[in-house]
Amino acid sequence: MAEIFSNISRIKYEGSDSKNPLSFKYYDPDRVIMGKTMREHLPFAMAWWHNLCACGTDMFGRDTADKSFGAEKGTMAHAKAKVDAGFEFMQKLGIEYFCFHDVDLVPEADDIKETNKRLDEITDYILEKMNETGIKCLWGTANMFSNPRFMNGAGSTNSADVFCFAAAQIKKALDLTVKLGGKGYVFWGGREGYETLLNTDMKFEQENIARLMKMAVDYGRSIGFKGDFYIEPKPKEPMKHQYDFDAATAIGFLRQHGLDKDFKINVEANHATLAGHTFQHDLRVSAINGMLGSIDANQGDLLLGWDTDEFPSNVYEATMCMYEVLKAGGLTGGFNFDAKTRRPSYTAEDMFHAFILGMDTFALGLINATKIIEDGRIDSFVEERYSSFKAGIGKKIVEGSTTLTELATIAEDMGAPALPSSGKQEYLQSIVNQILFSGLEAL
Ligand code: XLS
Ligand code: NI
Ligand code: NI
Repeated sequence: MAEIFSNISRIKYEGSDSKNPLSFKYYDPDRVIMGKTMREHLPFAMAWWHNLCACGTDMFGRDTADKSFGAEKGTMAHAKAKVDAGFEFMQKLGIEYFCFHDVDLVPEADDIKETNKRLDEITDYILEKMNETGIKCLWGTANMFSNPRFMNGAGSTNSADVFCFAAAQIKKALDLTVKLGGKGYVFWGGREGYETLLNTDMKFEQENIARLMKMAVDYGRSIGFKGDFYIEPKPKEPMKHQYDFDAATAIGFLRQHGLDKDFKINVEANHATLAGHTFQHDLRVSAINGMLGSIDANQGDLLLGWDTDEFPSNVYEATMCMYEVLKAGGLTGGFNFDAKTRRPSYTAEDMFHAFILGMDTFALGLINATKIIEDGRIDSFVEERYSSFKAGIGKKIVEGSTTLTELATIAEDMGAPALPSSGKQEYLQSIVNQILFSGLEAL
């Protein structure tokens, strides 16, 4: 089979002095950090939809990028060309995983039986490529938001017939995920939400979503799926209000419906910021609940109110992300670049630049987060900040061996308590800057 990106060879680590645009400056897969290689710390994944399908179309203009890969679009030949392109691309970058929606892989037919036949055929081909290259599947999912039938959502739809279609797609996507050995299965509730409460039974819709998820868990386990199910929270877009608003909301929902043992959270940076949080916030919420599963590594634009899905370039954010990930002991999933090149970056070379940017950004994040942890000043500050709960009445509060009455008596005897110790935010921020930029004085 002909090489598709024939003018681009394997991307290598060349170090931070390199000016070669097609090289890694910081991502050195074999470098060992805290006992693991960078490759092990950072299981990167390619998102089939953005990298092989999205061609720069936006609300106001058609495609700018040509991703026909030498075949006619809408055909199985094109579906195969995408597989060829995708595996060549991942191999050239040293990306070890991919993520997919069912309809990213093949053109969808009117009849689901025909779509499923096409899916069987393409996944046979993908499996061959996986065996040849050692590339693996991070997670699969069903696209239950693009087809007009899902205008009111999948689990949240008002139509029992559409609910059946959602079930059929999930069943097939689970079959494919198991066939490809996927580590996880994602529910991103694209249209699981509402536009107006005037026509919406919110309680019923949420219960139906849980019913669909329960059936998915039962079926998945019955066919030998041992991985994690994930909810990928997002507060809005395309719906005005989406039920999986943020990590905290999704975790509450999972617990309410007894799904928390089978599910974890797939945190997407741009979704967290759309919810009015930092990326780090949603990672922390997931981690402290034992539910940090996987990450959709992208970034938004704070000046724009939607999911711009940019490749991550913000080293500070990546540092805080990796700080959370290291503290949580790593991910069971990986780092899926749910990101697309900007519309004017329409060449094949731009696809490579984008992944180099993202991978180098997370490598920097990993290096910096390790330095913050090894430096220890932040951790010991936080530890010290709560030290009043280590002894005396503080200890009794934590142990649960006091009462409101005893605490009230202590307060009455105390007079005015001293102010809590300073939060020292500015000092801590300067420590982070010092760690991030140390070494510059050598210039
Ligand atoms: C959209 C989501 C989507 C999911 C997979 O905003 O990020 O791409 O990751 O359905
Ligand atoms: Ni998104
Ligand atoms: Ni995503």
